[in-house]
Amino acid sequence: PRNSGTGPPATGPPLRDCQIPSPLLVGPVSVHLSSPLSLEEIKQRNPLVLPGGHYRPPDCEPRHHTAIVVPYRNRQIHLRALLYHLHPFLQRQQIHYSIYIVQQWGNSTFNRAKLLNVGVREALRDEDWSCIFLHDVDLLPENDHNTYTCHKQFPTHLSVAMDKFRYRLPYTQYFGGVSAVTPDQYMKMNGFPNQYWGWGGEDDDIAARVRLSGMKIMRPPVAIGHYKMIKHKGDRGNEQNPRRFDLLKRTRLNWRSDGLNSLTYELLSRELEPLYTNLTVDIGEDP
Ligand code: BGN
Repeated sequence: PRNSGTGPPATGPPLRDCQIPSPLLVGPVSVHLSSPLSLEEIKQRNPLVLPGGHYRPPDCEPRHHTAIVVPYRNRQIHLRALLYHLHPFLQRQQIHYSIYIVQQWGNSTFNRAKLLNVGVREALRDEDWSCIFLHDVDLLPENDHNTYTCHKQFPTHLSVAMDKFRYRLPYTQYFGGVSAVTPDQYMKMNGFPNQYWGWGGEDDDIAARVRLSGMKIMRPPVAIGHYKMIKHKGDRGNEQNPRRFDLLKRTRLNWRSDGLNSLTYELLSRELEPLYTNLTVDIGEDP
């Protein structure tokens, strides 16, 4: 059957291309954060999602192929809220997609950007994704006109209006939360830094890489780039990184040598869960 594989369909007449914009879009949606459903209940509400969190629109040929990469450790409640909202959101956009949860193994300090590098590399082993989303687990999009697709030329920053920042950018170069790159853009900027252990600065480093590699940041209008952040206290294992200021001063010297081309890790498992692909990875620890 057409929607069970990841490659080209073997039989059946060709489908017409999905319409742009998708006729299924509803615009602003209200996002409820409290007590998300169980994973089984979410699966039941999303019967067309295949193992690994994979989906392809059943009755039109998708124009977009997007991998959603989510760095993760120990945030079950957030993960359930994200899956609950994101699956229907992406299906309304008629995108071919998969969701990858990249879980840092062990108790050493969290490293968001390195987990993103791992996610990009592992996602591209599965499929020729045309677009890769870098998605925080605690951010829920509030308007499905904010399409999870890439700009051909330049990286995109999607979470331009978060409730936490009173629905506007905290500062012009902000690139945190939810952003997107094509594989080509990712290579061009040598991926993301591997050296930011703990909270802060890695997103600013990524934004600097965009500029240093001759690109710029694209953004949706503030009116549709609305996100709700699930409130939480500071994470144990993700304390503010005191070295972030020094690291950021050296991005210009380091970006060509630290990144995709210096990435090392050990993939401990890769499981096709009903709603996501679970990558558990040993990325080492803060030296
Ligand atoms: C910035 C952080 C970002 C974070 C935003 C929003 C730094 C680097 C020192 C200048 N940057 O200040 O990582 O996403 O706040 O919370 O700490």
